[in-house]
Amino acid sequence: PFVQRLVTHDTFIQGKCWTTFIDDTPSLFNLVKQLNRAQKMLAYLGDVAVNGPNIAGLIGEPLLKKELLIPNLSSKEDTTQVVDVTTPPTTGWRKIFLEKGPEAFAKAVRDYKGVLIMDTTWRDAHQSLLATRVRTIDLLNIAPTTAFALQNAFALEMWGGATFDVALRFLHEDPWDRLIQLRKLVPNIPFQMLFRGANAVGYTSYPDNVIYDFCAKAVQSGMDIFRIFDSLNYIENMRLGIRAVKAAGGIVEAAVCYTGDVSDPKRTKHNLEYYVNFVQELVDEGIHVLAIKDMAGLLKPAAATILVGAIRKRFPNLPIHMHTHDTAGTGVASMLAAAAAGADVVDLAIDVMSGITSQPSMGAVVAALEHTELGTGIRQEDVVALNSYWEQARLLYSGFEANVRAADSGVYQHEMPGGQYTNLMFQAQQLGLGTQWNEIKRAYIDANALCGDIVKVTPSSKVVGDLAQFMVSSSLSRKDVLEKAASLNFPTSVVEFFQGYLGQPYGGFPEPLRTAIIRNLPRIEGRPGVDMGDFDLVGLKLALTKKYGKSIRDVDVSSAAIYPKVFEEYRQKVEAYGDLSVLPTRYFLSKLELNEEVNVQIEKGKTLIIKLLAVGPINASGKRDVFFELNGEGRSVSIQDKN
Ligand code: 3PY
Ligand code: ZN
Repeated sequence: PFVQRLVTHDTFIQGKCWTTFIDDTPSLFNLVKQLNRAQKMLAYLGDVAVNGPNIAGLIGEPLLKKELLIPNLSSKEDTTQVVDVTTPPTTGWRKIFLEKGPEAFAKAVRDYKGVLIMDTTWRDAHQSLLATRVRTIDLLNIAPTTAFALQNAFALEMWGGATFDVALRFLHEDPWDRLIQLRKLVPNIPFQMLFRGANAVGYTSYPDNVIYDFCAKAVQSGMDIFRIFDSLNYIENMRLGIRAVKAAGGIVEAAVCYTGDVSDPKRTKHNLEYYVNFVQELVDEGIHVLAIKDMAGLLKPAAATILVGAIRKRFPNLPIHMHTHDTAGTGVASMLAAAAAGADVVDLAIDVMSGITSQPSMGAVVAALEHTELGTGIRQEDVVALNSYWEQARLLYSGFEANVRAADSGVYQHEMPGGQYTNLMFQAQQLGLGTQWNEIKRAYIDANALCGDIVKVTPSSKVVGDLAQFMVSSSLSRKDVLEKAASLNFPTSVVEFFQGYLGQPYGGFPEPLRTAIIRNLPRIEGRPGVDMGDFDLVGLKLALTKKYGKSIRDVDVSSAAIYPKVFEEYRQKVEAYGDLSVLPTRYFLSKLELNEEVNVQIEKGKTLIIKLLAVGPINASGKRDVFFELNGEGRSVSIQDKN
């Protein structure tokens, strides 16, 4: 059809210049683009058919081989009626923020009589259970239903943390598009992201203008609430994040990371006084909401009562938002205790995406608070409906299961964050240290002590994890490390931590260990990024546009500033395979069967119907032809056999 359209076109018949003709005739260009996109999609499906999927961390086939069914919600007024979710709802907490601003939003949250919930299913839950691998398409499919079911939620956590990096690096999809597309389907519930302070969505410090620029772009793309934390609770790093979010017009939710045990009088380093003083420093910065970020699930119910009670008493008007992980199994009890002590919001995940290293169960907390003064305004039957979708999704992503099957109250000793627990267990297996998982956990306790008993969360948790792995693989005890430090070849992350590249830990660095580890390397005494000059974002945009053309957006510049190499690799994938985010997950993660058909909606109203017909024999150059039917016509792609 393309050639036909071309040769019958007047300009072509008149023999005018071929190249400018194509440039000047957008309808033809669109057709070329579409054919191009289809061919690229076939290149991906062909590659998977010949070589299998090449997705880091994937083990095995998806257990679900069917399309995910979208649940119906029953109407509140008439339970025999199904809610029509085709037009997004307008009611929700976001309206207050958009119409009246962050302060009014914070006040309304504080004034609310019940307890609000934040659903972490779209971010932390899959980061903690499924290696952050949930793809945009599976979020988009359930988004319209979620917009209704969770209308009264404080927020949906759906961005930041590891999702940004993983989307680009492993899923070959654009995190900004995820945000922009979901925003359209969920205009009513605030979106929240996890923001690593001076590290943004990365693992290292960035120049201040990169942080400011990122926050501005995020707000413009639909982000509302930024949970800003620092992995050492280092106030200088926090200040940068807080000021950048404020300048962008977002809601500043500043986090105090929780470690230790305030209910144990013997844990004197991170005691109640430490936390209340730190919160005071955050409040002095004019934050809108406080998060208590219990990333490892160490906040026992009694400790929640003490900590929330003390903060509530000292700061009666400050909204308190609780975050925990359920590693030991006390998550529901701790969230209920926190709510009773005056917390305003609790983090939960849809039942099948909850528990163990993830957040506590939404259904459990919603049901537990139903018919009490602390009701959540969420209907339990709606949670059950959403859960039926996520039950299927979890089977679809079974290839990323870390196989942590049960609770581990040992977390009270090793203090590993939920996200890291599954990760380290997986890495231990990959390094052949799988049978020594218990040793890693024990070494993690010693590594933390060697670092000076620090807050452990990305990226400080990586330092402790790397040191623990190093100790196990080199058979070093805590005593050995102390005695031999001056001659040991420590992992880079450990050396950089002791140099001060993450910031200053509370209580300082332990000496003489610090000196023994860093030797003559520079010591950073204040905020690590303070001396970095402005990053040349304009120059980067020019360079990227030169390389990739006018399709480069300002948000791409932001991605490239934070992840230069990952962004380049992502663009190479796009060059080869086009926009893979539209491909249903089953076919992203596993081969099409012969004669199996898949529908790929490349844009609204444009669907490719693809059937795999045959995989040809290997030829002299090691390639195979893969034959497809594309919208009824035969097509083939030639694929290098890498087996
Ligand atoms: C992250 O930084 O990704 C975290 O989830 C920290 O808890
Ligand atoms: Zn978390």
